[in-house]
Amino acid sequence: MKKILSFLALPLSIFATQTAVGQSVKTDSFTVSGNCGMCKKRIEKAALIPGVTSAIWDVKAKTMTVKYDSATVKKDDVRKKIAQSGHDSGPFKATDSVYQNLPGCCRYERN
Ligand SMILES: [Cu+2]
Repeated sequence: MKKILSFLALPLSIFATQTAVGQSVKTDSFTVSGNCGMCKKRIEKAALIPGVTSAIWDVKAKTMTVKYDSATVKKDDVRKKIAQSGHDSGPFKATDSVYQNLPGCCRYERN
């Protein structure tokens, strides 16, 4: 009897874990300033903080799409990280010194 119970409990616990994760996974898109393929690498690397499972920046559209676990990380945390890497994202701005340290081709126009 004991064996049968543990046999039943295992698949159930796996199912419960998957459901919990599935509910907190969010996808969001937002604008990130940048120019080129080097920017893309830098921006996507900066966005991949713990809790972020996917980060793809579209060079032409200047749009970042992230998938993340909303239980561990917030969208604004990701945007702040990207800004720290030198790329403005809406209200989150890179500091002037970080921006000035970007390679010439990466210094996008700021408004
Ligand atoms: Cu660049």
